[in-house]
Amino acid sequence: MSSYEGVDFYRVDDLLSDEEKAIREAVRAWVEDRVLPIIERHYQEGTFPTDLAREMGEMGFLGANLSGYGCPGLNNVCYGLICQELERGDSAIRSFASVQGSLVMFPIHAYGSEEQKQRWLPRLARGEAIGCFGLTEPDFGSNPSGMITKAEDRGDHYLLNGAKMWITNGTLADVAVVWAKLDGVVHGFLVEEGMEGFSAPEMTGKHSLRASVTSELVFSDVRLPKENLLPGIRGLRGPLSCLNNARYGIAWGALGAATGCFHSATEYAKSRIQFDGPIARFQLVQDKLAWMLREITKGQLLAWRLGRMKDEGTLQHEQVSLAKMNNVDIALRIARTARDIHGANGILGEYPIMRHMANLESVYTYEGTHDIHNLVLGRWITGIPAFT
Ligand code: TGC
Ligand code: FAD
Repeated sequence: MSSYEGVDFYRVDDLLSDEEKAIREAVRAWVEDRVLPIIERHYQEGTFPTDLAREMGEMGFLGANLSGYGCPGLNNVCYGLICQELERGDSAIRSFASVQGSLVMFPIHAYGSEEQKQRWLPRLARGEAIGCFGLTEPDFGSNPSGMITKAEDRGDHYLLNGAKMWITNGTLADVAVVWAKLDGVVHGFLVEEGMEGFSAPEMTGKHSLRASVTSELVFSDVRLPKENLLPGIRGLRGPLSCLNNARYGIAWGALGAATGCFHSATEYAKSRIQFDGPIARFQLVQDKLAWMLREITKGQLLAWRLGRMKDEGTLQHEQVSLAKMNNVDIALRIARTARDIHGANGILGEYPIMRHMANLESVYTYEGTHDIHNLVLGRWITGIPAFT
C-alpha cells in the first residue's frame, strides 16, 4: 500500500494554519509509527495498548483543547485534527483520548474545585492517571435523566449506590467522573480507584471496539468525601455539556476511519486484477470510490466549520449533533462499501476495513445514538421534543 497522505479534494488544508497542519502531521506520523503496527493484534486479543497512554500524554493528545494545569492549550481545530488522525489508527485510540480529555478532564476543568483541578489535571494530561465517565446505566442509555444511581448526604460524606454500564476505560481508571442523583438532581462525583464498595469489572464478548476496555462500575455503599463532589454544576446539563466536546471530537474522528477505508479501497482497486485488468477500471467500482470522496469532502467541510465556530464560541449543541450523526453515518457506510471493494480480502485483519466497520457500529450508538441526534435536530426545527 502506498504511503498515506490523507484526502483533501477541496483544499481544506488551505483553511488550516501552519500550526494546525504541523500538529496533524505529527499525530499522523505517531499513528503510523506507534499504532498501526500493533493495533490489529490488540484488536484480535481484545486488549488496549496501555503503554500508549503516557506517550499520548507526552505528545499532547490528552485534554488538548484545555489550558492551564499542564494541559496543551491548543485550539479546537487542532483537537479535532488529533481525533481524526487517532481514529485512522483505531476508534479505540480516539475513544481513549476523547474520554480522558472531553469527558474526564473537561468536567474537572470546568466544574471542579481548585483542589480537584490541581490534584487530577496535570496527571491526567500526562497520561499518568487514567479517567472514565459514568453516565449510562443498564436501564438508562438514551435517557440518562432516569438514572437510578444516587448519592445521599450523610453529614460528613456522601453515600453512593448504583451501577453504570458500558464505561470506556472503567477497569483501567484511577478516577471515575460519576453522574448520580443527589436529592433528585444530577450531580457529578469523583470516585477513586480502591474506594471501599467500588468495583469496575471489565465487560467481555464485544465484537466492536475490541482494542478498548469497556466496563461496569458498581457502587455499593461507597463513602465519598464531601470534597469529591464537582461543585460547579448541577442538573443533566453537566454531563450533556461534556458530551458536546466528545461528540465534536467524534465528528472529526469518524473522518479518520473513513479516509483510512477510502485509501485502502482505492489502492486495492488499482492493484486487484479481475477479468484481465484492475477492478478500478469498472464504472461500478469508480462510482463507489467517487461517492466515498464526495461524502468525505462534505464531512471535512462540516468538521472544519464546526471547529471554527467552537473556537469563536458560537457553536450550538444541535450543530454538533448534526456533524456527529452525519460523519459517523458516512464513515460506517464508507467502511461497508470499502469492504465490498476488497471482496473476501475485506474481512481479513491484513486490511483495516472490517476493524473500522465493527468499531463504527459502536461509535454510531455511543455519545447519543444516530436517532437521538435526529430527534435533537427535529426538536430544533419544530420546537417539539419527540423523545417520549
Ligand atoms: P433536556 O431537557 O433536553 O436537557 C436537560 C438540560 O441539559 C441542557 N442540554 C444540553 N446542554 C449542553 N449540551 C447539550 N448537548 C445539551 N442538551 C441539552 C438543556 O438545555 C437542559 O438544561 P437546563 O439548564 O434547562 O436544565 O434533556 P432530556 O432529558 O430531554 O434529554 C435530551 C437527550 C435525549 C437529547 C439527552 O438525554 C441525550 O443526549 N441522550 C443521549 C445520551 C448520551 O449521549 N449518552 C452518552 C453516554 S457517554 C458515552 O457514550 C461515552 S462513549 C466515549 C468513548 O468511548 O469515546
Ligand atoms: P437504547 O437507549 O436502549 O437505544 C436502543 C435503540 O432505541 C437505539 O436505536 C435508539 O436510537 C432507540 N431509541 C431510544 N430512545 C429513542 C427515542 N426516544 N426515539 C426513537 N428511538 C429511540 N456510556 C457512558 O456513560 N460512558 C462511556 O464511557 C461509554 N462508553 C461506551 C463504549 C461502548 C463500546 C459502547 C457500545 C457504549 C458506551 N457507552 C458509554 C454507552 C452509550 O452511550 C449508550 O450505549 C448509548 O447512549 C445508547 O444507550 P443504549 O445502548 O442503552 O441504547
